[in-house]
Amino acid sequence: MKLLNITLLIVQRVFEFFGGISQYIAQTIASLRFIKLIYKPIPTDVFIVTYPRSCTTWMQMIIYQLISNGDLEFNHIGEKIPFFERIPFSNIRLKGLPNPRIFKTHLPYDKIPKGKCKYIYIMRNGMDVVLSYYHFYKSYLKYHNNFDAFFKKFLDGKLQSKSWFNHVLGWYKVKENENVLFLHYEDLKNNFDATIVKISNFLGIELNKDKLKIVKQNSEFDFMKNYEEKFDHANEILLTMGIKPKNFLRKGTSDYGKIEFDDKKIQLFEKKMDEIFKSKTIAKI
Ligand code: PPS
Repeated sequence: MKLLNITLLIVQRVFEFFGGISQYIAQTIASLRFIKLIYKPIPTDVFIVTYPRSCTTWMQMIIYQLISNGDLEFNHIGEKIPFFERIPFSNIRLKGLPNPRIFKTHLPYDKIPKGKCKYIYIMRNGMDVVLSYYHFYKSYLKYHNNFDAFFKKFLDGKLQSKSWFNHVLGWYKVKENENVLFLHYEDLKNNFDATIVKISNFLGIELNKDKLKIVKQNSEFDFMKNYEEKFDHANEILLTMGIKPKNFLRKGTSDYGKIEFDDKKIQLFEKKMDEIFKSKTIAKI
């Protein structure tokens, strides 16, 4: 293992040296080294897992509010709950993290490090995800194509995070594992208190009425929107690239996906769900 790690590090440095497109290969190697060789799971670790735009940030805030009893003294939520796969490109060091270590990640089940740690997976209505992701791509990744083209890429699993359908399915299959809590964004929206109780029980965090009130207050959409810079970690970088910030927390609602979809898109979407999920119960929409 040690030899493999050193070899990969050397290869990574060579690619870094050449810059340009090689930089991308160097980053891929750095990621692989981190996920497969450097990170070692411990039982107290917690992963917040989502396909992008499914409520990762909201869950980061909820869990941080739960464990800190309402602390707001942070510049960015990523300082408290770091983005796992980006750790090798950040100034965060595993050794410097407090216990329990809580991470956010978009890794699919087959790629996530396995261990006795806990995984909270959040699924969001796929049609809401595709719209939210489209707006994210346009605002943050300078995507210039129209929604039809983006929608096709989403169905074909050709976006940065690959297939939403496979991502959901992979995690759905293990939802009964005792160290997995599978939740829906829509449950948080419609049944906040009961969902917080479930999360607290799963994580073994003590909850009382006062704490629940603080968590609810501090993780409400409007409250978080007011402090958007604490959540939009790309803010600084994006500003220097001339990309319009303040678009990370957009609407925070459910089901508008269906409203903005025409019948043909709804049919295509449902056909894809039938094809991959092979079950009506997963979709729950
Ligand atoms: S990312 O980029 O993957 O980290 O995005 P992610 O945080 O997973 O998802 C962003 C969407 O979650 C909405 N959001 C919320 N909804 C309700 N309440 C709260 N507090 C909240 N915080 C974030 C956010 O607005 C994005 O959804 P859209 O539909 O784009 O508004």
